Amino acid sequence: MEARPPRRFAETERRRLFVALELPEHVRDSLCAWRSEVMADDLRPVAPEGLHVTLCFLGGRPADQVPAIAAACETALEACSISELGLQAGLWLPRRHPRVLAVRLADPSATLGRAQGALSDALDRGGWYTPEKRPFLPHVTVARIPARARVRAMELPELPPLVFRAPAVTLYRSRLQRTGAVYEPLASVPVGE
Ligand code: 2AM
Repeated sequence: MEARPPRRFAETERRRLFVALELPEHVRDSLCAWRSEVMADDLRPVAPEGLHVTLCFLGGRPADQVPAIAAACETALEACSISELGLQAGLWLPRRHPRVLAVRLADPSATLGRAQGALSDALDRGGWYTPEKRPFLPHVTVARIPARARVRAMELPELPPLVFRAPAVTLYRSRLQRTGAVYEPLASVPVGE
């Protein structure tokens, strides 16, 4: 019998990528304090350093595309400064059978929405991203609900009236581990000036 040739891996390695707005530490602290007031079993809190606003989720991309994606993010955000943001309201997503507990951000100047639109267009033009059909909902996921658990969408406490500037938009690699996802920053663009 002939020996089989060694198996070749035709595809290059892939990276699970997303672009997100970073939050100042005091805002992350406030979100954690608010979350601890929500009395629901089965909530899996997101680690404080993992709290962010997802702008574009690219999913698995070949690793060799990372430099071009980072450069496209920088170019898209060159003319974007993101003004003051606020914490608007807590929300269960989706509302009927929630999978996450999130906090919606207020974007009174619409500068966050414009930055997300510019990024989405640039990443779509590069062929790395398919824009979402639904409108952008700026939110921070603060806790997740495990697949088999059911959580009642109880009324949520008020949020503190925080107004803040976000420092940067970052391209992250997400590594899925048994203990939860770990987010590794790959490249950042300042947007707070
Ligand atoms: P969200 O929880 O803020 O809605 C890293 O996994 C980030 O990418 C998460 O914070 C999540 O956003 C977003 N994300 C993960 N999987 C996604 C998917 N299939 N579609 C869109 N966004 C996703």
